[in-house]
Amino acid sequence: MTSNKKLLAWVEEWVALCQPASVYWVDGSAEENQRLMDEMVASGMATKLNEEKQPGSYAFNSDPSDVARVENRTYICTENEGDAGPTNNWMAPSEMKAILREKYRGCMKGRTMYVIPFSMGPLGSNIAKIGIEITDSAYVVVNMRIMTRMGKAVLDILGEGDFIPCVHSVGSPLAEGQQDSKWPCAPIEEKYISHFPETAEIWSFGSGYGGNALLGKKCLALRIASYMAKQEGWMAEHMLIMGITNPKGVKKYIAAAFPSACGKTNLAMLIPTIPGWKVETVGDDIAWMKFGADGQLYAINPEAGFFGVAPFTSMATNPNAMISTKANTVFTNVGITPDGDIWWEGIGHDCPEGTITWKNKVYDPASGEPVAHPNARFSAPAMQCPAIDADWENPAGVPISAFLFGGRRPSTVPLVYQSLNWNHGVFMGSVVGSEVTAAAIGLKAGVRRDPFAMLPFCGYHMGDYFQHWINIGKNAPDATKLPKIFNVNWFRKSDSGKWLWPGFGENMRVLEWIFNACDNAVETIETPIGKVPNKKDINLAGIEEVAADMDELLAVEKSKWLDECALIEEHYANFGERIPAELVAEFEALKARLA
Ligand code: GTP
Ligand code: SPV
Ligand code: MN
Repeated sequence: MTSNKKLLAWVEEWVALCQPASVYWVDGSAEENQRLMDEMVASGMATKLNEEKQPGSYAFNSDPSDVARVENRTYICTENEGDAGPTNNWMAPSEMKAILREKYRGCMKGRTMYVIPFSMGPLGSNIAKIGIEITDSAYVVVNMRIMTRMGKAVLDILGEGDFIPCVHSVGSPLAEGQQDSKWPCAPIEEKYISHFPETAEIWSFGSGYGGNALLGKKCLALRIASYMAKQEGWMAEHMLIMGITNPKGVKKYIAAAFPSACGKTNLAMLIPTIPGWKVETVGDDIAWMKFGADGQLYAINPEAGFFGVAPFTSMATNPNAMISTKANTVFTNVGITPDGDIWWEGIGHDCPEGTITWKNKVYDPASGEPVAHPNARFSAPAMQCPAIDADWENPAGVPISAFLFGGRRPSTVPLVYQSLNWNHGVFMGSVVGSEVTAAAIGLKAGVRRDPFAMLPFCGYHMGDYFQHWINIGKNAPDATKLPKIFNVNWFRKSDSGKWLWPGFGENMRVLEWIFNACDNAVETIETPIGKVPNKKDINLAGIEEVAADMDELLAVEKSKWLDECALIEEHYANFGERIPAELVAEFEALKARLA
């Protein structure tokens, strides 16, 4: 399939080490996909869903130990420990490679090694990056087919060119005649999700789930790409990209960084509840951005699919996601009803009797155990989204007018506020906090700092990453064209623990204010933390009952923000000397405004 010497030699080297029973070059065809699905159904790993309800769709249940990203087993391996920074696990590249070579030795015995050529970004685009993933998981192959552009066409474009080598094994070799488990993986302490940003390599071992195994996504498009972006002066961010058109037909694109399971997919696919507005989806998780010749920042979505949180996705909360998953979709860790349909908590109707849970048990309401795992996911082709933007595959990207930051904050943080300027906006991004979610294993409950929603995804020192954001503003070809920066919080709660803001489609009311604020077409009220709306400018037509909560939703309480400053102090202390002077100045200015 290829005559690329580096590629052939690299595959040969890994075949010798991993000792698979066979090697298979993935071509990306529909026939191949069907064959792999059929094989996985036959082996018991996959369930074919009801062809009428979910055509071409399959469900998988993972091992109970392998249900999400594993941050404590994720490593950034730079020559100098200091360059990985305080927010990453570190090991020297040579040490990590020595450990992993022993783990990889014979790790694919009894299995097929699949070679997956893939492109992050539209095929042949000069922004796109080509990776080759070798894996012993057919589940990874069928998911990579949805989430990336993959197969023979990528090899044709690669030619004799360079690629990012990505090694993956579930770390569970099969002895002669041994019966395979339904979801092979290695125990948690043997998992390693390792990155070598300085040589642009990824070595992942022991997990078959999501970001641990689909190496184009978090490993390449965020951790490796963020390092490249720093070197080359562009941006790789954990951001959705959406187009918003107002009733006059004016369109703007915005990008938003929220931590994992904090609402990117939902916002990207929002259906406006106020008349005349339109939202279109470019991406729901990752944005790569560069300045164009016109001085504007342009974004592409490097992915080709959505790997979205299933629970609480419904026709009421996110119809476009539900429709996107109506065919050709892979579901992981959801419930399967007796008639071969899917079910999860919050899907919008009661769980049918006899539904099989993600743990392969018959659903028992008395057990108190959920049907779907809280981090159950769907993998759906982006082009199936009814609101996919006409320019979602434009290699030149879409022009970005605003950045949004946000997280799950039950108190303190208002519904929306705007930064005073670029550096202040960077400060806002650097102190993003959120209650933790089920998207990663083993995190302590409560609010944690997740700067720019990149805490688990930054491939280098977080202080240097902050500086990169400052420099983007400083070196912008035209400062007047920089995106405006906002913070949003859909998750503020009342004292009795109820959401104060209805969220989902109603978030359009906040986007309307942001859209107008981008044109300086709306009044803003300066507070110590930034500019908040005049509450009369948030359109509540049709949800008048929310009016009673607006003061609380927009409140900036001094005592809460003084507490917040103490937490920011602790957070910033982690970065020592590498915190940019500009951010220290912003923090001092905030404290002065609060005093
Ligand atoms: P990753 O794929 O992990 O990066 O997550 P994401 O940021 O795309 O999160 P997603 O949109 O999948 O949302 C995660 C959870 O938050 C889902 O259960 C949603 O139902 C819930 N959620 C999303 N938007 C809102 C909102 O506006 N209000 C409330 N209350 N919940 C929301
Ligand atoms: C996230 O955790 O932010 C995800 C899911 O988007 S995963 O691909 O598993 O990282
Ligand atoms: Mn994500």
